[in-house]
Amino acid sequence: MDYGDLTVIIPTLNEERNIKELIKIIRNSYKGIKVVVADDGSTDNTAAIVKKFGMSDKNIKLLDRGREKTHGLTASVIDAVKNTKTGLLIVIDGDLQHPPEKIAEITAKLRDGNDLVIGTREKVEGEWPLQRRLMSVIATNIARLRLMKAVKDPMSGFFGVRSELFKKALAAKEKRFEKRGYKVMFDLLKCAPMARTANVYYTFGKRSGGESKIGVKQVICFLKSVAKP
Ligand SMILES: Nc1nc2c(ncn2[C@@H]2O[C@H](COP(=O)(O)OP(=O)(O)OP(=O)(O)O)[C@@H](O)[C@H]2O)c(=O)[nH]1
Ligand SMILES: [Mg+2]
Repeated sequence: MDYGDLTVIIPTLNEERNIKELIKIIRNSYKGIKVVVADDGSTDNTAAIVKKFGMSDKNIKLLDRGREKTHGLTASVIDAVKNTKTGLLIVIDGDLQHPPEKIAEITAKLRDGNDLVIGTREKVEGEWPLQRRLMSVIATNIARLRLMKAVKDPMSGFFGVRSELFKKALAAKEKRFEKRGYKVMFDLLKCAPMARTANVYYTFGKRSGGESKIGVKQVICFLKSVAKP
């Protein structure tokens, strides 16, 4: 099967321990696929690794956001979306916690006519501390109330979408996105309430290396996004 109609967007911040393996898996599994790594000024070798891939493979690109004024996962994904030329796109974390083998199923459901396919976490590997579990349950329920929609995993960072739908949401309502935040799919759902959605279930893996960037700042960003019209 050919994946020339699909761009995979990977937001990164210091993922030198994971990005090489992730790109290799994606490139070797999906013929013709395009990969854009939206890097926010990593201080490790992430950008250099991606650039090296790009030298021998025109389908792999680095979007270097090191000098941008606004940093953030959402800002990085938005930039990459604006530059996307394929009809479909998928956003996936760069730390191997999202299984790249699910890209096939997400793509199939987009090709079936869905607008937005949500990678829905049905299990989490390893033990999340009580605090994180609680935070996740509370945030998920706040998100559902805000969206007034029974989305199973509105906080997921793994999803596929028709590029046109995302671009239209940005053209009309970019201010509704919380640029420094993490929850870009939640922001998108806010802007596109009528989107036809489907789920693809997966197990959220353990970080295979490097450090988590999640913290209080991200919680505040999410709450700001909930409060925004
Ligand atoms: N471009 C960009 N990417 C980021 C930023 N913060 C985190 N990322 C990347 O976004 C993805 C998700 O971040 P994580 O820190 O893994 O968040 P998480 O998966 O919720 O947390 P863990 O389970 O602890 O790993 C990873 O690929 C990060 O490298 C940022 O400010 N800008
Ligand atoms: Mg992670």
